[in-house]
Amino acid sequence: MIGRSLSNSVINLGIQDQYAEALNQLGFEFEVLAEQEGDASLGNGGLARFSACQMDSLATLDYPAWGYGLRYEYGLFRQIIVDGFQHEQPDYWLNFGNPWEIERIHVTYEVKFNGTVEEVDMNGEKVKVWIPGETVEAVAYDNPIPGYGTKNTINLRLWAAKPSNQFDLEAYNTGDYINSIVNRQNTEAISNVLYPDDRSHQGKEMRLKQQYFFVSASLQDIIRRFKEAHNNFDELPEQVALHLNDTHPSLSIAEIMRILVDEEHLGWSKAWNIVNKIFSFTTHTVVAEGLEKIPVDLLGSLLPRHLQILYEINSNFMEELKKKIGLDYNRLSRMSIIEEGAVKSIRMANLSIVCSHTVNGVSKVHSNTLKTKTFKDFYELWPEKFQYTTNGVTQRRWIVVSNPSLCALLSKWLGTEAWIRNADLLTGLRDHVDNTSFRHEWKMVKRLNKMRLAEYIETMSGVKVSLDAMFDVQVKRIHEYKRQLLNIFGIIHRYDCLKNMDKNDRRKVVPRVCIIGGKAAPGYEIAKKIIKLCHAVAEKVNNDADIGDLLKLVFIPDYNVSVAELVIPGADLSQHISTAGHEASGTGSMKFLMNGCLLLATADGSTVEIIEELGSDNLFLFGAKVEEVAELREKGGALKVPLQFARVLRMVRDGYFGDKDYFQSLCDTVEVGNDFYLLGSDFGSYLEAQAAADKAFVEPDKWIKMSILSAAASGRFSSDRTIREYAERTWKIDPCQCPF
Ligand code: 8GP
Repeated sequence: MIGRSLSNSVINLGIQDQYAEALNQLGFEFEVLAEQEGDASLGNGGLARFSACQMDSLATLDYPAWGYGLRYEYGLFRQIIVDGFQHEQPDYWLNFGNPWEIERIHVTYEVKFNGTVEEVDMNGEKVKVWIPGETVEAVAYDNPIPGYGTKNTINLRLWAAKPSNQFDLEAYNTGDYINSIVNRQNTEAISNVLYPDDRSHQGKEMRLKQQYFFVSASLQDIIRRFKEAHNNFDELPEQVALHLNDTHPSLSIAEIMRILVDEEHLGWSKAWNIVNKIFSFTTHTVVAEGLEKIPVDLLGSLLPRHLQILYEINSNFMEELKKKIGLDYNRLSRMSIIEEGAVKSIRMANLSIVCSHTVNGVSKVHSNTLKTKTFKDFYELWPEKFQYTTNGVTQRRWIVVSNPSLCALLSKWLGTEAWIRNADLLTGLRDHVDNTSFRHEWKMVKRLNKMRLAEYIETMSGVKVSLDAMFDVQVKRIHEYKRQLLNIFGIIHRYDCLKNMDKNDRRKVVPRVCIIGGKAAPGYEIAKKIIKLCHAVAEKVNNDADIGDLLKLVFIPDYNVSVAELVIPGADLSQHISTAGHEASGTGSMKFLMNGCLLLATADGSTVEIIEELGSDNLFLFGAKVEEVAELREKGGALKVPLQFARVLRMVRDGYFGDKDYFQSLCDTVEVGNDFYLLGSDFGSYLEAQAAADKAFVEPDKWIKMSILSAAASGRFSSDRTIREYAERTWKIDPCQCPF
């Protein structure tokens, strides 16, 4: 999820001024031109954007890395809002071409599907031969990712599917010419469209085809390059480290075994020893139900040889496991790569753990959950495999590109631009926090960014907002666990209080602009209802003359990287309020932190580490802790929820915001006894945290200090740190400086 590339590229190449000057001579303004670029949205949410940050850091830190992916013709859908409802429109982002990509017409590979497997005798040795039923061609499109302050540029190689040159002669000869051409064209569909659900793609044939297409082309490419310089596969682990970013590429384990055993004839155990040394795995999901499973029938018909290989890997693993743990059949069946049951499936996470030398979590809390719950059995077997590497974001994109005024201010007061490559230097801001002119300049920068955001809000929604109000933002994918509904209920409560106050009391209230943005997966009914409720509440609140500037609610449509670049620098407060134990890490909070925005958060994911850096006095923390959540859920119906929560729920149920019937099922999800994400039991402390934020905001000096300290604490959350940790601990690679 790269977003735009122009500004980032000229900044990383260090040619920003010359480029702007050259454009000027041609009669264009850089800023105006940069706005014309569309976003590359080739992923869904946190994981996809994190990958883009990782690429920027890999390039900047001179690591010799490649990224692989699919060149979807339709990226993540565009969200438009009609009468408060989300509608999805196709994102045909390649309409005017993509100026950054280089089509490599000579870098193509055949990717095979379906067919049968035969056993043949080759010089006395039994060899499996896969006779595919369909062949598709993968064509490489290279997208250069320049590092900052280095000549190093790395490559993001994206694959597009094209019909293969292999003709089905039979079909042509029998005269079914037109149908043969149509079938050939259908193969291009593989790289057509990104699946827009960021959690579940279970059992979708096209999704599996996409995964294998991506994996097969990438591995052929990697092995070809390896073979150009080496002729002994024993050297593969020395030369190649393959990182599985979640389970989506984990078919590569079976594919590389197939290549080494069937095509390179290394023999199973030799191939297995090699494969075990090259894979590492990071999981980005928390709950076991979120883990990918592929039905055996589907996999067997699409990739018959791979299914055999997966069975063999599993059978060897089960034998080895029995030797270690005995005949504990429950545990054996939990750890098996094959899940028995109504739909027999391959557990992709189990496969990735068994075959990787390292299993990573993305924050300390996440890692603990993996060790004690999700992958407990595996942790007890291989404790040494489990690590965590806290996520990070790149300060190049999230400060230098998106917040030029803050960038200039930081360099001025830190006396150097070195923080752009070494974010640890941001701690130096602490030395100036008591300096009034620094604080004044800081305030001015925030005001400027709020102005920019206010203009955008007015253009997008027609709502005029006051710059003196606190800009309170929650932008991320819409999910029940991320609890946008808690935020909306908080806003309803605030509105209700305002309505019941007399004029004098109203004068003391801190004005708020509540900003919510994010996409719901097209089939996720409850998430779509949350969006609709947000609009219904906004309609009521924003048009209430009684309330005026004291409270505004705005939904920003089509949240993407470019919108984030505008919204984040302009936020005073941002919300990261997932039910504890559900957000693996969260990277949005890190971007807000870097931009001097205060956090209102639960102790979930990376927030716990943010607190370690920032101190709990400098953010607004609330809600149940991870270790309390299970107990609260057990109490279920016996839980006491605050009266305010019940009142807000009643208002929605009674149709105070219209569409009474439509919102009933949404309300059911948070009713006592049914409230899995614990909105009711966290509501009281949420309101307290909001009240604490209001209190701090009326003391501008205190607020600005907290804002400065937030940015000063953000250095640890640079993806440069993340990548360095991966390089040193997981991949064991050194930087490799560009010699030119
Ligand atoms: C996200 C996590 O939800 C988020 O907490 C984390 O910061 C981010 O990954 C990067 O690590 N996970 C996903 O986007 C995700 O699980 N996507 C599903 C398709 C696996």
